[in-house]
Amino acid sequence: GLQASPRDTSKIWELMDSYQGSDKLALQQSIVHHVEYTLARTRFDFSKFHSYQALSHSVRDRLIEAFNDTNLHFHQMDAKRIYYLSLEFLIGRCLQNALVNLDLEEDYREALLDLGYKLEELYDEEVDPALGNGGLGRLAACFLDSLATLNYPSFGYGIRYTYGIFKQLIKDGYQVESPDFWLNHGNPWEIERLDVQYQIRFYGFVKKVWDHGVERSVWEGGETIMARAYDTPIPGYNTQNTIALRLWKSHPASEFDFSSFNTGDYFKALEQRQKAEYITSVLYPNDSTEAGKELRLKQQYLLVSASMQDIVRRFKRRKVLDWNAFPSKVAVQLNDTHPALAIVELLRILIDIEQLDNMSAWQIVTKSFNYTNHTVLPEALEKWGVPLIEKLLPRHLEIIYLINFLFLEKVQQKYPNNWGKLNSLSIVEEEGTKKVRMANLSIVGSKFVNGVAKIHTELLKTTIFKEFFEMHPNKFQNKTNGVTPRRWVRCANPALAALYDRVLGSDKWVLDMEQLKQLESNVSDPQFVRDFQMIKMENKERFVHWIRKTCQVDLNIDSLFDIQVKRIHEYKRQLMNILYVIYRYLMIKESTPEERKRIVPRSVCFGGKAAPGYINAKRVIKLINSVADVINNDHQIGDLLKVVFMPNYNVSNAQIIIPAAELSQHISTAGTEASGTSNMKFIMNGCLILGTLDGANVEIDEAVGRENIFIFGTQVEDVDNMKEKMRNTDPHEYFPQELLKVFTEIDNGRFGHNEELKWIVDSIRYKNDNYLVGQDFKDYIKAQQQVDDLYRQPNEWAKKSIYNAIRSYKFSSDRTIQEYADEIWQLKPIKVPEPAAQKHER
Ligand code: GPU
Repeated sequence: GLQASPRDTSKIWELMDSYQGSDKLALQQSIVHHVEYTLARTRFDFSKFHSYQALSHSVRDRLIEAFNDTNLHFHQMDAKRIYYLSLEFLIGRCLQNALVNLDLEEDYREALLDLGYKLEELYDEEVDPALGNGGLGRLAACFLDSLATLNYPSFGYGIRYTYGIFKQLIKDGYQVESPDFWLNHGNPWEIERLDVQYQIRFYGFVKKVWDHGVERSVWEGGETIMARAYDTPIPGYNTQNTIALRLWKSHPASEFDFSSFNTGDYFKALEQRQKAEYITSVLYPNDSTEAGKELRLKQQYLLVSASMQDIVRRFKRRKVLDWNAFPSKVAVQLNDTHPALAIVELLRILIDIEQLDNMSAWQIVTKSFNYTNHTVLPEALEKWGVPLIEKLLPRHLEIIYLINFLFLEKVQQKYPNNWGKLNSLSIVEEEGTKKVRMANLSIVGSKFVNGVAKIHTELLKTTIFKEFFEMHPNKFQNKTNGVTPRRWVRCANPALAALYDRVLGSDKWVLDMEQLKQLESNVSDPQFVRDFQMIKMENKERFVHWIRKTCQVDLNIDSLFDIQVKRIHEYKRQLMNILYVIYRYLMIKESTPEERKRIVPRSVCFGGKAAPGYINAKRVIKLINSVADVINNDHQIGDLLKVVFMPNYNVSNAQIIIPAAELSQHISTAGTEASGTSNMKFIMNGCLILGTLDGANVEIDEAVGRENIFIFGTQVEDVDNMKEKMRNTDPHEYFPQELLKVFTEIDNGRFGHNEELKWIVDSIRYKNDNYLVGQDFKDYIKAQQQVDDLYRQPNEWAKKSIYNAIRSYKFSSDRTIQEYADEIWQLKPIKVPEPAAQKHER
């Protein structure tokens, strides 16, 4: 009969050896190929969405080539890798980013024009994968782009939620949440890895066994499920390096559990298996607050266990097994405490499965992990009840107690009988129901701990982690956040990118933002300034168009576009912004015809989601919409003032909003916003900031110069005093007249007779103004007047905006990642060879 020849790998390689072509015909053939074979369409008569799909598959093929080359090369080089663990990745749309990074945008544009399609229209067909809440998730995505671009061997590990962050609708002025079933039409950007699955256990018990005179722990029983890998290739810019974002999805265990089937209740047994799918089904929509739900802990453990098993498996594929080499091959970065159980899981694997002794395992772990903190707000610091951990992860609780014991021994050595120290440093909080403090666990288990902006890191060292800092000063570092100029300038603002290309003579600035320094002298060139103004105008037009379509509001293109987009939070003070808008409205209403002529027209645009359970945040959205209703329909006001609430703020509409902004507000109470990252995106796009000295604003102020930013408000050193003063002052004295007047108008129903609007005012009125809206209001008004004064001089405004753009280079995530690699990971870049004639290294 028929017999296969002996396997001939060189023959197979030869067949795989050529790369996909990138000439026009090759691109068109590949698109049409996917129409016919992937989408199974018979004729070239399909919707825009189908052509988006075919196009994506064509781009995916090219991504996969680079991706496979990268994985093979890193393996052959035995590269040290950095693993970025995060419960959230807000990567945004993939198509344009992939084309730009592969340098194929122009080629595909032309190929498609021939077929009768406009590339830009197809971009809009893509769903926005929204597997994150806000800044923390978006930061993880910017970091992956920089890791790939800078040729660092790395992986992102996260969860493939079936439902991302809810879609925000506005009904009757209120936020309404609708589920985001983003996988409805498939996802061409992921590769399902049926061969990469790990078993995950929950509940059960710990059995002690004696093994050659040593006591060992075996975790048994309970329930097991499977985590399956889905890889999204992340291409670097102008490099063959393409890294993986590996997301885990839960599945029922692959073996049948015969004991439950044997009971005869076939359907009940199947139902039990179905439950496994539920674990990764939905992202928790809380930003900087903790829910404390069992399902959330299951999600965290699933991510952590699957990722650590994967990392250990990859490590064990090396030629010789030497556990002491682990930290020289593996660096794990914890994106906040959400994946902190990874520390415990690696210990469990090393001790219980690989049979290392406790101390050796602990050495390895504490050399491999690092932890990034993203907030000092106490309500966001994760704590899990001991009873819950004991039930769900009994062996992990034992290990946590072991770690705590070893650590507190050290504390006792250093500070004998200092109960205060022991109490605040302990991983376990003893008051009330015992709780595990995830931040303490993360610090103790990590080599380095970092904050995300200078002021934030200083606060970590002097407030919430003071005792840790005193004990281990060298553990603490600052890594000021950054954002990727690929997505936030090159993709979002192609006209500005083209201007840079032209004036600088190449696109090198995309990889080296410091090149923008060379443009300092161009600011005195009137033609350059006019070009910049023209670009801002085009971006404003695109935005006006989008606002008309999504909000049914017509904006005056000549008005000042004033934007605040971020999650709705009391500390971010959207309330202060809308209260000022009311004040401004009242001023316009009272103005004489002479005064009216001098008023600068404004369009004040808000965007952002409120956590579904955050009542005060939701009421602020209602207030904004109620105020918008009145102002936008007041004929006396006309074009002088418009207010819009843009629904469903996300990555893809940020790419339209940010380039159009002229003023953006970052006005958190000093000491509350760890960093902020959209502030960086706004300045990169030539926008002025109205802000407080909080988070990264402090460093933006240093970078652009005080003459190019509007700074106001209480500074961090004074916040506690001002809060004290607020609590000790009669509200009628504490709140300035300007604000009391606004309160009165709201009370009187000027923006609708709705109790809820009054309640918002009440939330700050009676000695509860914890975020100092009243204290900062007068200074805010003054800063707003400076904004108006400058806007009356369009050239001055433009020049200052340009200074913001060209002095923003520090805030590229390339700089941030470089610092992590040098100072935390000790990681060297490894560049994958560019495709030559031959694909494979033999
Ligand atoms: N941040 Br904690 C989140 O977006 N979600 C969180 O759960 C926590 C922090 C943000 C910070 O609020 C923001 O200031 C920072 O720029 C961002 O993380 C990235 O570091």
